[in-house]
Amino acid sequence: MQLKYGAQTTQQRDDPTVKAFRCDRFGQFIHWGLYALPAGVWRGETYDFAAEFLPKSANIADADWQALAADFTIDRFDASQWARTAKAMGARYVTVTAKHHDGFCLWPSEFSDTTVAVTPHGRDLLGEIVAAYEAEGLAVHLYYSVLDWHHPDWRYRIESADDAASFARYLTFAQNQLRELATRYPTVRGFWFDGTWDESVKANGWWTFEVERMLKELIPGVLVNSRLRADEHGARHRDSNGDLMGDFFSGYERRLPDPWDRSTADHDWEACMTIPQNSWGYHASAAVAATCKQPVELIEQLAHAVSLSGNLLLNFGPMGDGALPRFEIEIAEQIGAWMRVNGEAIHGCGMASGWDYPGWGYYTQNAETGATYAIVTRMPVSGAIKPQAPAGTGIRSVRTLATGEEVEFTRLDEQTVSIPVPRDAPVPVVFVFDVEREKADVPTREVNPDVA
Ligand code: JFZ
Repeated sequence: MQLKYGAQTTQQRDDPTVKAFRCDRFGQFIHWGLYALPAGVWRGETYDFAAEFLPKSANIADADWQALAADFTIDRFDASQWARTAKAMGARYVTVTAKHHDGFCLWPSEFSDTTVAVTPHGRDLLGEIVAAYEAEGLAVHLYYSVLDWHHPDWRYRIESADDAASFARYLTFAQNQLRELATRYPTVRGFWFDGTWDESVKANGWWTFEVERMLKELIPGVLVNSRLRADEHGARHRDSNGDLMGDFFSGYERRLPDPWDRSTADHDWEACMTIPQNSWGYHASAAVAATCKQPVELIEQLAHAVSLSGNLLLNFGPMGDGALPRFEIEIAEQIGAWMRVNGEAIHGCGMASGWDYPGWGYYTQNAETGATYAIVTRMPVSGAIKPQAPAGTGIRSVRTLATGEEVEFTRLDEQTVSIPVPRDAPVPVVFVFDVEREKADVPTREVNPDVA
């Protein structure tokens, strides 16, 4: 069907900006704002739900919440230390909350009364963050919540002419802020929209279309996530024809696609992940801390995403004083130690075509060099993995990235080998295969519709 506000292009982008984003594969998400100060605790009560939702969980009046700005003294804030931590972890870009649902802005927006300008220091924290990450060579994306608990004109749904007038003013306000962001920070590579699920936004798909158009006019090539978008029928992420809106699919949140779902490689996508079960802002509760994932589990998720040609955006929630919590620094260091050895199986890699999901881990492949990697996250009880190369090809040699040395293996048939997995290597162990095409003609396999 003909759509006025559907996907702006049905072609997958292949320009230098999107290619760089695709090669980066690993990004750092930063949720930082007033919610980092109470960190899930209000008037002596701990609310274990996500720290950034505290105004709702504890039913806090907006004026009480915005008064936190006076305590946002950021005594230990050092943007360049955040950036160095992200870089050493192996992240290649950062997505930072310019404005979250509470409306507080990390930049001195001329359109809002709740921004860094009303804190004791008055500094443009967003500008400092953008500069610090770019100085380390990381690209920057800005997170912007359309949902706004502070702005008087925000509406969840439109039930009257008054609502319609208010919400029209709200959309003008948000568009002004977005123009302001794109003008103040023209070096950013992307915008990451959130808070777009309410009826009011879905009823104004034209606005999401216009915002995408405007940002791309202000910053040629800028990336916009699918979560911004709705079409004129209220379809989100994908338009009513099924075409992806925006440049990459951003609907995987705290979950990943099935590891055998090869349809994911049809478009660019990025999953976002919390370290605890569910809090994006820093949370002081021990119960929340107890749910934190181990570095190896986060590495596994990264491998999983890359094996399906996706990116992983791993969230960090700095504390109210601006310091990264100790546990996040440690996790970043441990992921970084693995990435320094094995990062070549992540950066620049994507789905390994012709290699079926093996169960014991993930295959990734560098399309440019053709190198194929096996990232072993679940050691088989036999102590060996049995990789099967695509039909018509065979594994010629195997090395581990950890030592660079060739590994002895047994050939089971033309396509299949058995490789013992060293038990003392840092996990997950990564093998790199030298694959030889043995026959020119690859027989096409009969497709089982239950599997394909
Ligand atoms: C949203 C925010 O509410 C949250 O605070 C955080 O910023 C996160 C990145 O985004 O939360 C969501 C958004 C989408 C879904 C679930 C939670 N979803 O699509 O299932």
